[in-house]
Amino acid sequence: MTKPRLSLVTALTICLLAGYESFLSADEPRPANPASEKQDHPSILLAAVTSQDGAATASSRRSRRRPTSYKVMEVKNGGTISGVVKYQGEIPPPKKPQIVKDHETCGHHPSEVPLINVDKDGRVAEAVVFLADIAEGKDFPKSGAPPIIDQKACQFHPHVQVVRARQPVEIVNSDPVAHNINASQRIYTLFNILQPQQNMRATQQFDRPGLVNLRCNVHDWMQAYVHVVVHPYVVITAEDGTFKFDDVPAGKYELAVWQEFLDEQTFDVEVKPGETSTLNLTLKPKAAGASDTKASH
Ligand SMILES: [Cu+2]
Repeated sequence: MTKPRLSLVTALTICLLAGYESFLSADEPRPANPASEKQDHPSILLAAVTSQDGAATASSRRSRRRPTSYKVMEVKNGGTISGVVKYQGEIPPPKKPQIVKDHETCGHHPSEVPLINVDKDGRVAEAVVFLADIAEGKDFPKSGAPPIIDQKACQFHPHVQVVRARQPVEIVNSDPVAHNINASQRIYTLFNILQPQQNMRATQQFDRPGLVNLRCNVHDWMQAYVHVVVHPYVVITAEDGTFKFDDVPAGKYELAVWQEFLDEQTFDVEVKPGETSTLNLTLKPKAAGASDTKASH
């Protein structure tokens, strides 16, 4: 009679391991069907890759998972990736938070919060650009002060930031009101900290690479994003939408762009020794992504 019990234990173990392995991956497993993958990103444009043959490369795939490990090595004769992120599509209306409590402090909160920062030329600020599948390359720069998540005027500062996995992160309450920081990654709550008094500080770290959502349980409009990374090839676009990586080992990579409203979109890039690949990345509208190529003739 022990046999069925063993099978049950084995099945449960497999389920638990599967769930854990799935959490290690920062991306959802994708269907194996190439057709459905193709429809996933039908119209992402890689306008120009300046390389030896001058050919442009179209995005055709999406990584099934993000690497959780990374090997630091000396990069000799690497290349540079330089570019700009643009968006051509409908701009969503800004969020207008309803400040329903702690008016004296939270009243300083902006009345409108954009979901996407686009300038008149369509250039996107505060998007996170990263090499999604790089396994080895240069080390992180020597870090100074630890990254900070500050809560000020009932807003998280910064709204989007990148931190290294297992790097200590300071969480500060600069407000004279209580905040409760709730950090989650996919379906998992990472921590939930109450900071009821001004100038309270806490130190936390994020173990797994991927996107972390920050929310405040006291003020439901408070939201921010932390991108946890295991390698240094990640950057937040500047006000003019530009980004740059250097010392990239030569090779072909998947480059991902995450933006709060548009989510993550991917592109192919090839890096050649000693050369600069110049990318003009156009993010597609969210709605168009859902309706696939059939709608676009
Ligand atoms: Cu709060």
